[in-house]
Amino acid sequence: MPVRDADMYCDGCILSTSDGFDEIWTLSGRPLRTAGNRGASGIDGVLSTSYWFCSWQSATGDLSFLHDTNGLSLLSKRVGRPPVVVIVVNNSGGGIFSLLPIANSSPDATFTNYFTTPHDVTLEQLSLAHKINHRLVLSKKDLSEALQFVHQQQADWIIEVRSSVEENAEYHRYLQISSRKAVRRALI
Ligand SMILES: Cc1ncc(C[n+]2csc(CCOP(=O)(O)OP(=O)(O)O)c2C)c(N)n1
Ligand SMILES: [Mg+2]
Repeated sequence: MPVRDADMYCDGCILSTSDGFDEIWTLSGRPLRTAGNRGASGIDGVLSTSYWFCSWQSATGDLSFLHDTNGLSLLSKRVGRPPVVVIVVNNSGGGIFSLLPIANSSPDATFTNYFTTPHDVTLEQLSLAHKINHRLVLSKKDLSEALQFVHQQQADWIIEVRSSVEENAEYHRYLQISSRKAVRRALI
């Protein structure tokens, strides 16, 4: 979902470049070089394939991250490459399915077991198992401080952003209602 949110809600316009990257021109007028990435056939390999693009930082969901846990073992093998910062938005499952119509038409337990597929993997322990630094953040302010900190470190970092499937679905509903209202106001 992080890449879809950037695509849909970032506060600027997106221009494609010839080398496969996108430039997001933010309202402040600063271009951000970005790339959206998928694995071999979906969420598989997202982490490993992101290293190719990543000269600064990447963002991914927790299930996509966990699906490619072996990708963590590749990090230390990247001799002579710049350090990688991976932001994992951890809502303990696949939050994207809560935005689909199926979320309203299947029993809660069925939806949770077969779509959200929650997990209780501790990302901190997983990172430490691969000797990768880990930092948990709980707010936007924490995230901003954490990014400033890790980019001074010259080391690989996993930044885990704690999130929730329900709060995320609620916030998307709010964004959609607000967008509809703004469009209606603009058209009248
Ligand atoms: C190999 C593969 N298996 C299953 C899927 C179906 N799928 C699409 S999104 C998704 C969940 C993604 O969850 P997460 O990475 O945590 O992101 P979130 O939706 O929570 O932001 C799954 C299982 C897929 N795309 N590819
Ligand atoms: Mg998730």
